[in-house]
Amino acid sequence: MVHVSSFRKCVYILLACILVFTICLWKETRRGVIFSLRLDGRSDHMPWKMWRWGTSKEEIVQGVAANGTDKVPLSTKSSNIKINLSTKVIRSNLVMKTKDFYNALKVWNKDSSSQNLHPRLQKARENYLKINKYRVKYVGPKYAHKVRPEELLCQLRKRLDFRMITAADSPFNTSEWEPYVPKGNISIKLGRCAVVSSAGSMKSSQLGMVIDSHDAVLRFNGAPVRGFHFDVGEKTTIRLVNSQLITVEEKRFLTDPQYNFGTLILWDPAPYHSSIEEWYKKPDYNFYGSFKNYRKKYPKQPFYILNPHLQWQLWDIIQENSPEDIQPNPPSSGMLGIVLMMNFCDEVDVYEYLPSKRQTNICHYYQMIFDQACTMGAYHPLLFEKNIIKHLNKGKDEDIYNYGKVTLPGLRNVQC
Ligand code: NCC
Repeated sequence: MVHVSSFRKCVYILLACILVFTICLWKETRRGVIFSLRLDGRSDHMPWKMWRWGTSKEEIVQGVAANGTDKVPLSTKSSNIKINLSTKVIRSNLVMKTKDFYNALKVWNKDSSSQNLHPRLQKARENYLKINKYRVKYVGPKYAHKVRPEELLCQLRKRLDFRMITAADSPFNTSEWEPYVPKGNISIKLGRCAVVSSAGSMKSSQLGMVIDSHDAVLRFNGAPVRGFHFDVGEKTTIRLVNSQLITVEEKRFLTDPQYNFGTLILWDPAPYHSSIEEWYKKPDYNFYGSFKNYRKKYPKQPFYILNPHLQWQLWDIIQENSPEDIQPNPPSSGMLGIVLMMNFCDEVDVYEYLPSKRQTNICHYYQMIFDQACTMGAYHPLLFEKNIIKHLNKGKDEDIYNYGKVTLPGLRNVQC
């Protein structure tokens, strides 16, 4: 009997302790202590605005109390799935005072530097610089001065060749290609357009209706709308696909009906500033068979091949406007799609290319793959692309924070 009652006492005391502890924790949370369990152990676990070269620890402490940040990176690898977990505690006395200040801090900093990337991504960038697969020999100016957005828009307008491959371009001017390549260049003139990034942060965005309210919508690669329309919309006017997607059989490009909508545009990484003939002999992915098969199966659907000059002309502009050496690999489909739409449309709203408050290390909204590289770049110079897009943004930081939305002018209307 004595034993049972003392055991009971112990249980009551323990329960009381747990209750007190829970109340304390709850109170602390309400006072402003943020405890978050994040995916991926970023060394740059600080608001975007702090991603500035030379940002000192002291500045960070003044701003957001990064000093109170406690990281516990765990890494689980299974084939291409990586999960890094980290915890972060920001002390209450250092938490930002106003909502506006908080919002202001949470958007992409246009001067983001590779030094703030996770060490794994820094290493990847260094490796790509060493490998230099596409034999990039950049001789242009390097960040001589920071150009104004208007100048940058002029560079995009004047220096980018937006043409598609046509039956007039050698070696596509043969009878072998004649049934498959379009006779003339793409001719699209659109009003308000949306570009939908495939980022994991599109999930739960509820942006579907807003996206569909645009005159035209561009999507990337295998990004689905079915089952996700509440977040990403249903309209697909243009789908930009890379040569990997159409070549690799598991991607089911030939059989998946989601590709049968709108206009398709294909691109393939080419050697640096190579001619069309040189690229033709050495495509990154040998996409010719898949392209022809798709054209045979769906001859009525417009399907273009982007000329290979555009990717390196765009890359040069990004490098010229970046203070560091960027990865010597072509820009991402995201960046290519954005400039294409700037060429076709009067105005372009881009969603979740610059991450919103929903920023996550889940790579795509349609797959549970965790990899920070999808947002920050490993192979593609994504960090530097995003700096440029932030610099060009005509919209408000608040819209980036809430919707991941950036508004860019159409190049047609740019006065140079
Ligand atoms: O992942 P991907 O891109 O198809 O995404 C399309 C574009 O959305 C932007 N994005 C995506 C995820 C994320 N978290 N943040 C983002 O900003 C990027 O701008 C991205 O370009 C590509 O660029 O073509 C890429 O393609 C995939 C893959 O080839 C296709 O999905 C086809 O399967 C590449 N992944 C791999 O090669 C494993 C990816 O590196 C780039």
